[in-house]
Amino acid sequence: MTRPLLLIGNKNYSSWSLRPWLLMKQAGIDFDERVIPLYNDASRQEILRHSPSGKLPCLIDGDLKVWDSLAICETVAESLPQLWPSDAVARAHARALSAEMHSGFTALRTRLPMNIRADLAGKCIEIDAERDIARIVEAWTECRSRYGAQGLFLFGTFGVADAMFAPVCFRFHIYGVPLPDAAARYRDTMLALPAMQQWAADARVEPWSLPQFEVG
Ligand SMILES: N[C@@H](CCC(=O)N[C@@H](CS)C(=O)NCC(=O)O)C(=O)O
Repeated sequence: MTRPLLLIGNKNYSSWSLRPWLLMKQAGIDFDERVIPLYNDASRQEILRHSPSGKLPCLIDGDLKVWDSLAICETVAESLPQLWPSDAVARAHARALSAEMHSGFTALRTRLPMNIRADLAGKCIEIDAERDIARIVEAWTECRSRYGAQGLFLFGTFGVADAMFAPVCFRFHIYGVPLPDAAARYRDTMLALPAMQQWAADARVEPWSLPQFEVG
């Protein structure tokens, strides 16, 4: 039996890749990973050999192939349903929030790209990104107030919604975004996960540097 293979982009920059990687680590899945360095001469052809969209991450498991972060998380959760809340109302909430993260927050993505090696605390944050940050703080605060009694994560125990927001936790740290207490505690809980620390340690020793993500 071959193990599932998760193809990912550079750990320093690839926020989309972090999401399913973290979910699979947290779920205790035994998988192989392979980094395909993004945005160099060979990478597009190499990614297209596996992922029809030309994007990473991409999960390959026997005949199964999934080339989108949220779709990978959904696929993983099919055999591990505890990665979504068991209560139907909470589950709908977690799905809506995960989808909002997947399709929204364009200003945050553009203005505050993930760059784990950087320390950009004090950088001026543009108003459109501030709006995204305010919405995330509101969403996290609501989750912590509704589900905080059930555990430390957005819906109690770690799940897909947490994996979807993991890159935001790195971004808030890198850019020194001030947060109210409940949101700061949640960010710190996420950053302290051994898998998050492993991802960051791997990112720091990667040899590639991509100027387009090096905002100053
Ligand atoms: N919606 C996709 C987005 C994936 C994505 O944009 N991946 C970037 C890396 S973070 C990529 O593969 N870029 C390579 C390219 O555009 O050539 C997902 O959720 O997986």
